[in-house]
Formats: sequence, C-alpha cells, structure tokens
Amino acid sequence: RNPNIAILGATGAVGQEFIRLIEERNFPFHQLKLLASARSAGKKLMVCGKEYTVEEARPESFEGIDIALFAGGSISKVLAPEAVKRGAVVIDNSSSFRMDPLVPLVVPEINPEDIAWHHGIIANPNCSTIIMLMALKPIYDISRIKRIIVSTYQAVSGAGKDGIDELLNECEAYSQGKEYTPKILPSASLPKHYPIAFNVIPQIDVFRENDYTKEEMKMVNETHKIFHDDSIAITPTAVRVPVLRSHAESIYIETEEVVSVESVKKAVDAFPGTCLVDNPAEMEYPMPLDTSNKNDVAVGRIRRDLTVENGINLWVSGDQIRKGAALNALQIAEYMISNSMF
Ligand code: 2RA
Repeated sequence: RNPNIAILGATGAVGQEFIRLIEERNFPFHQLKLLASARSAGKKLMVCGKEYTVEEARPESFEGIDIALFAGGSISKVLAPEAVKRGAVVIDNSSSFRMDPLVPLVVPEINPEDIAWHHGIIANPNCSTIIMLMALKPIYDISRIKRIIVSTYQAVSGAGKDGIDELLNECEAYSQGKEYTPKILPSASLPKHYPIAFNVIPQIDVFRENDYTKEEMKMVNETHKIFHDDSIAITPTAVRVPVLRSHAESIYIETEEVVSVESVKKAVDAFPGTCLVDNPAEMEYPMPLDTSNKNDVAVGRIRRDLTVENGINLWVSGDQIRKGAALNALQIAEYMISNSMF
C-alpha cells in the first residue's frame, strides 16, 4: 500500500513546495495530514484536487503516519522523536540532527545507500551544501577532490518569506524616495540589520568562534559526512545577494589527478539532477532567474585554473527551495517507497 504522509510546516515556503511537488510528481500516498503551528491551524489547502484542513502539530498527530516530511525549524527537535516513537520515519529539513552520527544525511543522487541505516530520522542537508555537492559528485567520481574554495550568492528566500518581503519593501521604498529600516537580514535574531536591496551581505546566520558563520560550517561538516571523506579541505564564504529565489555558487576545486575540462563537462551533463549550461560563445551560463522553480542544478563556466594544473573553476545555480530542500526530501521518500523501506 501507499504510505500515510504528514507534512509538518505545510503553510511555509518549504511546506508549500512539498505540496507542489507531490502534485507535480504524482507522489504516491494513501492519507495525507497537513500540520503546522497553532497560528495556521484551520487553514484550508488544496492538494491533488482535494481540500485539506491544516491541523495543529502535536505528538499524537503522527499516529498512523508512515513518512513525516518536516519542513524545518526548531520544532523538529521536539516533534521528530515523538513521530519516530509512533512509528513514522521522519525526513527532516532542519539542522537539528544533521551531524548526529545515528542520523543519515542524504542526497539521493549521491549517497542513497545511507538511507538504509536510519533509526527513524533521515536528515536533509543544508541547501547550499546540496547545490554544491550536486555539481561536485560527478567530478569526485572521476577523481577525488582534495580542496574546495566556495563563495555562495544566496537568495533572500533562504531567509524565508520575511527575507523576500524585506527585499521587495526596500526596493519599493527606494523607488519612492522613502526610508526603510531593515529588520530581517542578515538574521532576524541579531541586534543589527543591513539593507539587502542594492547590497550584498557577507553573513548568513551567526558567527562561530572561528569567525566562519554557521552556514559556512554547515557546508564544511555536511560535505564531509555526505561524501564520507573528512579529508577534503573546504573553505566557504556565504553571501546574501538581492535575488528572490535560487542560490548560486562560485566553486574552485583541486582534484587528486588532473581531470580534463571536457571530461568534467561530460560527467556533469550525464549526472542525474544536474544540467550543463556552459556555452561562453553564446553567453550561456547558469543564472538564478533560469533555475528558479526547476529541479536540476545548473553547472557552467567550467574552466581550468590559470596556474594550478589540477584546479577547476565552476559556477553553479540551483533552486534552494526545490533541490535545496523540498525536492531532495521528497526524493528520499520516493527512494524508500520504491525500495519498500517504510
Ligand atoms: C539560507 N541556507 O539561505 C539558508 C536556508 N536554509 O539562509
């Protein structure tokens, strides 16, 4: 039989994307429960032509649920163990369990075999990690990657609906010659905020003791876990840019063996979930406006480093709400369904 599914955080950006993808992919389910905080309870949402009422998420909500898709946030920490206690497998988009050694951290195109050893919770990686690794896995399969230097160009929707509103409100105020006081970026919880319109902010999330941000350290630690390779040297800079949707990343890698640019292009093109957009003669390269609402991570500007023989540069863009969050989680669920794992 098809699984009973719950979506926790059904009214937020990732929850809404879950619903769009369930419809788009004809995701097989028996019963569906839409869960959210008390504030959103009672809202009506259409899924596959049927109306559902959003219920307040409580521990008992997960009785009879086979697969629970958690959109993210701190509520995961409380409700994931409750859902597991009631027999559900939780696919969690928050950062709460990602580095837990008992929790697999999975990108289905990269390490689907890790799904098998779950103990009830499977973690979905951070969006900028997923987008980077989708581009790097086809190269890693040709030659181990020794070193990564990455700078991200992250869309405001990564900071939720408030991030989108902040950019739009600032643009509107600017066009009317009015003042607007930023409240959200780099992070609503911080005491200081900066405008994102006509600006870039080299801070995503809070700083850690080593002066890297939490977002940057996620890219380091999660890459090691997903690739099962702690020896990759990674140095990220995560930056917020005034783009509404879809993250981009400039990535420099050093491979163990010298790899030809042609073989990188071929491997990227052949890899499921990535597409090659790389034609300088025609000014074709990945851009957030083109990758928004698309499933594939686009890879281009592939070129050899000017001085390092085993160095390659790439430019990558991917929809962080799709492949960076909801789609990746749904693909984990699809893998479990097709392998009779629930
Ligand atoms: C961001 N990585 O873009 C976050 C979202 N998970 O802020």
